[in-house]
Amino acid sequence: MKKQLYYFTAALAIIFTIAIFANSCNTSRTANTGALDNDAASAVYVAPGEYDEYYGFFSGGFSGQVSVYGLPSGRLLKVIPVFSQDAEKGYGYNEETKPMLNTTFGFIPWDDAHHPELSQTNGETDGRWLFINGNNTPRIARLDLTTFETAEIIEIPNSGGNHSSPFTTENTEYVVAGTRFSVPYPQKDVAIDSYKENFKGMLSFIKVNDEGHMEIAFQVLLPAFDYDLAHSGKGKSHGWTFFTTYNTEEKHTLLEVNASQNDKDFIAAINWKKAEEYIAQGKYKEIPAEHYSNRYDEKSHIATSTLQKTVKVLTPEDCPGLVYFLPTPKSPHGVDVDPSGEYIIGNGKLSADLTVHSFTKMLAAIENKDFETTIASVPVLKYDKVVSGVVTKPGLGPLHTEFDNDGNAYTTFFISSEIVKWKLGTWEVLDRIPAYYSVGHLMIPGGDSKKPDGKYMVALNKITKDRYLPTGPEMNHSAQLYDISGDKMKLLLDFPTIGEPHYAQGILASKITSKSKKFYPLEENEHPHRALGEKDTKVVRDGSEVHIYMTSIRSHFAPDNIEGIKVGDKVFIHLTNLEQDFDVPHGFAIQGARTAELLVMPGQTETMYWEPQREGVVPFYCTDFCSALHQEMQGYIRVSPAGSSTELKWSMGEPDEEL
Ligand code: K7E
Ligand code: CUA
Repeated sequence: MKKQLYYFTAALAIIFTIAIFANSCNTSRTANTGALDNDAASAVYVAPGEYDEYYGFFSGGFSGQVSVYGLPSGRLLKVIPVFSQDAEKGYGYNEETKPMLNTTFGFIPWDDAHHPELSQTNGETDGRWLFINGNNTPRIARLDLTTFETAEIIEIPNSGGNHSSPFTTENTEYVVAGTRFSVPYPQKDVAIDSYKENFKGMLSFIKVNDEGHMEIAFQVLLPAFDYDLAHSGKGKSHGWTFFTTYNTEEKHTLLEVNASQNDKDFIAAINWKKAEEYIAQGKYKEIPAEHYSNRYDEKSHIATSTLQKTVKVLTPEDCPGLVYFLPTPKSPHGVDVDPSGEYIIGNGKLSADLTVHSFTKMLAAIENKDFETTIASVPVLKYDKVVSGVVTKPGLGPLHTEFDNDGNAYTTFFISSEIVKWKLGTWEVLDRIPAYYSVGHLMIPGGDSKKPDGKYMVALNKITKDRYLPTGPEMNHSAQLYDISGDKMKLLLDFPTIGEPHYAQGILASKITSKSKKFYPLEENEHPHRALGEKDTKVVRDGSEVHIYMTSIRSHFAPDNIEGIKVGDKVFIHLTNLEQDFDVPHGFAIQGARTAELLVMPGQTETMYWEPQREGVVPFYCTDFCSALHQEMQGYIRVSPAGSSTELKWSMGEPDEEL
């Protein structure tokens, strides 16, 4: 039996390789364009000075960032640093944002970000926030869509690989987080082969309040499966969240074979409204689980890091009716809920068919106790009693499904490298189109909400190969834009992406643009080291610690001559950008500082830390070409030997008399 499974997996690997090979060996450049016709160019053309209709937020995968594209043009609008330090913006380098990357493991300047998720109200994207998971050191970030900056990051304890995250509920009551890797619970030094007795899988529900602040409301302790992806119910299924599992075999080695044995794994259905009742009744255990919550304050321009000490854990044993398992073939990856909330699609990676469960049938099966068995106090519902339909042999290696507003579903097939359109309810395949190459997620704006916009679809591809000019051994990943407004899907555009764009979210630009911040009002600046005008600038020494209160405005710094700094001093340069105008940042860099530049937005204060190492006079300058006299935007700091008596003084000179 084991051997057979090995061959099955090996055969899949071979099919996969052949698919890639076949796809990428076309020598004719026209062969790969799909159904491109002349309209494609005009369909994606956004004339100079015109705006795109949609924002697309793409995860950066192993870049740890989010990139923002305009759609349909595919133009890159911005890269937003989230989990990774970004020298371009000084994020994670300046003193204000370093606390954002604080964890119980210390400062972690990187993560693997997979799933951007827009906040929702009544099941529709509302343009307030974007959430994204950090997979490696479990975290969830919230980005503020008025500033397009990372506003908050919360660490998720009792978790290993925060993959099934951060999918939102209908009104952003919660974002969820499920552990991909089960880990010892509580975390401890145990033999790996004690997996079955010591390891557990944890699902977390993170409460989001009206200001967007996140707090872990509760965690649900489950068997040591791998919890891969999630989506929350909507409409009739509002109040439930569904998580896919694989490795229900509970193996800890050679998973490619060992975790592919069971004919069916599960979708775990969590009744979070029930969980709220159990929490209110005190049916939880409050356990020690240190985790950091890091928030950026828009007024002080400073992030603070707060250690949270405990979490509330619910168990199926103490909380009947909280969790049910829906058998689903075979190592399902994505789980997607259609706009009505009735259909729950399990994308079984190794299954020949696509399984669709019915929420109505699930409730009836629970009511009638149609249980096949019980695992760790979790009832396993009978497959026949919950399955609604099956899309037969749609393709190879289904991963993810999204929806349009006409009752159609679109599923990606990694191995056969295509997207298949099929009908909800009749399960018939309507159309298929190749993706170049090996598509992972797909994205339709609003495609996982109650109100999809059935106009465009984006494929997020894993392999690029010959799609662009070669750039050495590595090619950027690739996205493809399709028109889905007609019966047949039409390829419109290819564009490269940053990092690995696992998933993306799209939203009508008009839901965001009117709220977009133009600058930070100076009168609201509460930074303790701000200088709200040039008269407030100064240099203050306290032992070997020196604080420089500096301002910038086109086209000078104040002060721009500083003396009395000594080798070995700990110098904090607090730069306030006095501009009160849209899109006029000033930069700041100083020779020999072991950090990145500052890039200070209008009205903001940011701080660079610098330890001068050598005596001399070092120049500093503005790094962002801000005006015709940007090159004149410079200054000097005199560095004297340690222990010297050079007097501390600072100035910004008067214009020369002859002028
Ligand atoms: Cu399918 Cu991390 Cu959502 Cu990538 S995951 S594809
Ligand atoms: Cu300020 Cu260049």
